[in-house]
Amino acid sequence: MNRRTFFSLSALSSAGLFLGHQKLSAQKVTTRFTKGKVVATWNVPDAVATAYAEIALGRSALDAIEAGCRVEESNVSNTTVGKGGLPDREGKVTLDACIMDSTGNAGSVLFLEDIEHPISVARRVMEQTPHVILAGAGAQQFALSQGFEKINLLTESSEKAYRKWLKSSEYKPIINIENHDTIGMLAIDLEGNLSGGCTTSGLAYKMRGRVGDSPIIGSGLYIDNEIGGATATGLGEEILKSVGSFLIVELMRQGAHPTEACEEAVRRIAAKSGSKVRDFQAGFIAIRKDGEVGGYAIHPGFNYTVADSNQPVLNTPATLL
Ligand code: SD4
Repeated sequence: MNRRTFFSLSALSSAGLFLGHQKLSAQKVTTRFTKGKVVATWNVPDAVATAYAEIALGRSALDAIEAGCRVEESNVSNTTVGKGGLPDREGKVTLDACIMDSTGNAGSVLFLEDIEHPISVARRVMEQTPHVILAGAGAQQFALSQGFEKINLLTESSEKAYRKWLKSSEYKPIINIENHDTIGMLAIDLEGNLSGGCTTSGLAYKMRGRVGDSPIIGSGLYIDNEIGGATATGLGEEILKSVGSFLIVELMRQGAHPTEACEEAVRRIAAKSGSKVRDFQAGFIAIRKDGEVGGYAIHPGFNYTVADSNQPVLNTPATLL
């Protein structure tokens, strides 16, 4: 199917979304990929290699996602995730994360403070509570009750960057440069099952209490074990409004290649944001049930890491601008 045919079909089938489940389920991707694969936003070879190693050992995609995301949460040189993440405008590091498994279960934490591994807390929310989302003080209380320890997430260098920022106190996220390395990770295990996770400290110098797309199921991450998964990075405010990850999975359900589906999600964001699109980044990656992966972003500078062996490979996707 060429691109033009796909998009005109896509318009038709978007209308079909409202016509009932039958039409859509007729186009499920049925081929299972059982060699195992991991894909993650940005240049994160250690995180992806760690996740792939779990899969190679026969562990579940869910275990792989948790292990892979934890690597970046502990990486203090990544200023967008976990420990070392840049703080909000009051100097506090606040973390968001979510996780989704092959059965469609999900867990999420928002505005979590002083806990190094929000992805693991999100998994506990999914597995140990009747809820999907815990936020703020309640999320922290739950984490402590589960044996997580309180630590100071603000490193010397992120505190120094914050003090420098305070001099101007100007809030202006810069495309790709300031504060982009949020980890969105998708994995298929040797059984052919999919899981995903997304973890971030959000945008540097955000307002206190601000939450972006990353921990919101459907926006920052979505998994449908029959179809595939998608995850996002970039300006959360714009990604939230288009529920991009869910959209991508639905487009793949209708026959779109992962790259085409990511492109359409980016185009929808761009169409809504007018000339503002020049000033912010949004990028998506997707994996299909048969192991096919793709990505697309508004601006150059976005990349993603893929592994289906113990040698992760960096990919640079096409962009809108
Ligand atoms: C957010 N989407 O909180 C995140 C930021 C991000 O790489 O992706 N940074 O809006």
